[in-house]
Order: sequence, then C-alpha cells, then structure tokens
Amino acid sequence: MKMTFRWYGAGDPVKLDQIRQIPGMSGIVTAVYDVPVGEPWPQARIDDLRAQAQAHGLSMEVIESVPVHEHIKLGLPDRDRLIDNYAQTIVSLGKAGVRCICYNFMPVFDWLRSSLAEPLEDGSTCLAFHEEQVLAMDPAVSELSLPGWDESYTREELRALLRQYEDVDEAQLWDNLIYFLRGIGEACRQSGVRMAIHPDDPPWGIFGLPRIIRNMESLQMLVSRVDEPYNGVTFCAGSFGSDPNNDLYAMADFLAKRDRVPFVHARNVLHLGQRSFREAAHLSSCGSLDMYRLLKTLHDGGFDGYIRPDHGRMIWGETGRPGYGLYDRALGAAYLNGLWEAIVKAE
Ligand SMILES: [Mn+2]
Repeated sequence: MKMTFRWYGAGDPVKLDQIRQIPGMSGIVTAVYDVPVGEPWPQARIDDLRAQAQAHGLSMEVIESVPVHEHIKLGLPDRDRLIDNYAQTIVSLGKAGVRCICYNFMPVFDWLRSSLAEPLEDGSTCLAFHEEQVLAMDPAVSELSLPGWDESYTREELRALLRQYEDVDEAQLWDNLIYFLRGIGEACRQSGVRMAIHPDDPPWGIFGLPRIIRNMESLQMLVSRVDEPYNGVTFCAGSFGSDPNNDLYAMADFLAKRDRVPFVHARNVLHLGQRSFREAAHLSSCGSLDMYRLLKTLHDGGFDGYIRPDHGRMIWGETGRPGYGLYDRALGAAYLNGLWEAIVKAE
C-alpha cells in the first residue's frame, strides 16, 4: 500500500512541505488544472508538476483527475478526436511515471452535496447530503444554488447540458463508457497506466441524470465488459458507502481479488436515513463504515495499490477548500497507516 495525499497545485492552501511531514506519506495525487477539458496535457506541464513533487521528496504516480469531456459521455460525433486527445495525455503521463489515472463518467456534476460546511457538535464542519435539500435545488426548475458548482456553468449552459442528456439513458451511457475505455486501451497498455473510475457520488440518480457506477451490479458489468487489467476502479468508500444498501466489503472483495483496485479513497460517512449522510472523521466509530474491515478485506484480496485519505472535516479553525484541509486528512492518513500496520503484522 502506498499512502498518498491530494494536492491542488501551487494555489492549494495546503503546501507540499506540509504534506511531506505527514508520517508515511509517499506521494501526491494531483492534476494539471488549467488545460481546457478535452485538450491534451502538454508534457512540459506534467513534468513540471512531477518535479515539484520530487523536490519535496514525494512521488507523483496517481493523477486525479483527467476529466472526460461531456461529448464523450454523450457519445457525440466529435468524441473520436477527444478520445485521441485523452489517449495522448495518458501516454504523456506514463512517460512521467504516472501509473494510475482516477476519472469519472458522471454526467454534468461530478459530485453533489447540500452543504459544504455543516456544523457539528464538536465545533468542526463537514460536507453533507440531505436529499430533500438537494432535490429542492433542481436546476431545471429552481434558481441554481448548488454548493461548489455555482461557478462551473452559467444557468443557461447548465440547462442546455441537462437537455442534451434527456436522450441518454443508463444503457446508452454504459455504451459510451465502454466505447471510451476501448478507445484508450492501446494507450494504457503501451504506457503501463491503469484507469480507475470513481463511483458516482452519491451513488444514485439525481435530477433525472443517468448514473451507472453505483453498486455491485455496476462493478460486475464494468469488469466483464472490458476484461483487462487497465480497467480498474477507484474504490471510494465514502461514495459507495453512502448507500446503506451497498455491501461495501463484498464489493471491495470482488474487485481486489480480480486486481481491479489500483486506487482507494478511504472516507467514512454517517448515514442519516436512506439518502442522507454526513461525511465523518475517518475512524470507524465516527461513522457508519467499518474502516478496519474495509482495509482488511482489501489486504486479504491482494490489494497493493495507492490509497489516500478522502475528504476530511474542517477542524482546529482551519479554513480552505471544503473537504481538503490539512489537519483532518493528516489524522486520517495516520489512522489508515496504523490500521494497515496492524493488519500486515497480524498475518
Ligand atoms: Mn472519492
């Protein structure tokens, strides 16, 4: 297992010299953020990022994310050119030593929450999802006020995009995903890069948009339709685990035993009913997920990939990017390292 930490680049309030001081930290998970979606990433920009990591004693073997252009998800005629560009980025990343790319295939919104700073009793804040509040924000019928997404599209752009998806059902979205995966297969094989799809977050349909990476059935479909080692999953515990109907451990076992987990997002959530949850501290006792059981299942299934603490709460008065402060994620990394050491030593 290699412990990693997400870093948003030079503008991130969390600095590389802080990340390197977290015990057991091997590398950063980052991205080139300012190349328009669909364009290939210049090799020089990738190499520069890696050099920054290495100057701080950190590796850069996981990229999160290389975004997939909406036209690929929609299956529009220009997708072949966009897939070629994506393949070019994969090859360039492989040259820079990247081994894993986290991506997602969620239409329009790549995650949704009703609050980015829900106050908790202990004075910290967390991200939360309350279904009734999210449904009340449906951009098709009400004023747009989605936390974290307000600046991503204008209201008109968003409505136009949502209209385009009216003709895309789950079966069509699946076909478009498989077409994409086959289109980048050669680049992945040639460059030794593994793709790790992030589950839908939350793992159910919202605003009528299709969502396809949600549960055990999705995972079985994914690995059977493109049965190759490069086609893997980012096992995001908090995303799959926010649906109480998902058997998280059976899903981890299924994928780990097939060597389809190059990357893990370890995060705990506290269920507040069927479709509402709060993001909790990483510790098992703070949420509804058993982090020991999850890591033990992955370990026993042969998992030997990258892991990172996922969203943390904001604690100790820290301000910054919601979910991505330094303190709670560093506590998460220390906890996960401790669990892993105990699991390995008990063998
Ligand atoms: Mn995640």
